[in-house]
Amino acid sequence: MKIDIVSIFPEYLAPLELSLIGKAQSTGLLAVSVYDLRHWTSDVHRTVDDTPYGGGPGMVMRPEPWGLALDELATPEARLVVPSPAGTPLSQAIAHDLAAESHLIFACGRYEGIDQRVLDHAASRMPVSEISLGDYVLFGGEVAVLVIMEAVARLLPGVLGNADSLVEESHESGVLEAPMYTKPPSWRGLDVPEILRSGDHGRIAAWRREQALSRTAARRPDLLAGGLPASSGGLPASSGGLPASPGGGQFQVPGAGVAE
Ligand code: JAH
Repeated sequence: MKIDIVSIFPEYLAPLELSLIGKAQSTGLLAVSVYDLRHWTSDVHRTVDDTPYGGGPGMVMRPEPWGLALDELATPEARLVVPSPAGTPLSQAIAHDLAAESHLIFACGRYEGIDQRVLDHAASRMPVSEISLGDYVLFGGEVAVLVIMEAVARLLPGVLGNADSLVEESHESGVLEAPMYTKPPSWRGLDVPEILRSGDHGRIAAWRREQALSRTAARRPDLLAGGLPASSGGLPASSGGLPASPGGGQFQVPGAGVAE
């Protein structure tokens, strides 16, 4: 998979050299190139931003450098990914979708964002996906690209050692994962649940399914709202797990309160 990333802070992408993403690059599964947007400027100050039409605070990224960058980087296979708080929320399904592509170009915006015409023009030549990490605003798209790359790269065949660990985790099944434990069996007065040490694989699997459903009901009732896929091996949302009680979970979740 070929990845091009365009940013005015290319050093922000240095972590892509590390860990399993770095290894995927050295083994040829992934080819990542990072470009400085200012390479496609021609004025003496290498300007990438200007004031917004219509007024308002902040600056907007000028279209010309982005146009030249995409002219140079686009291939017939390319898909453009633009991190944006106005994008589609990133999900495991979208990560799978991106992992099936052969060439991704990431455009990292800064300031108040990129001139809309860059995305509109690019969309006439290639698929364009605006992707959000959640309902908050960052200084720019660089860290979002690191997150998206991590979610995508681990799905590429050959990047992870154990293919089973891919399907048995939170969000692949559509529900949160059961809690995990390792040795020692007792630590600071806290014991590993006896059933996990019983060797009874049927009862262990049933316990994990029940834990997965009760945790999901308590912490992420939104994941159960549409009913469970048959593959999660579970009961329908209405009969499985705990009710989504207000304050019942560790975190406050929108929609977890009492219905009005
Ligand atoms: C902020 C350009 N939802 C995550 C996310 C992604 C991108 C940005 N903010 C949040 C962003 C300013 C300029 C992109």
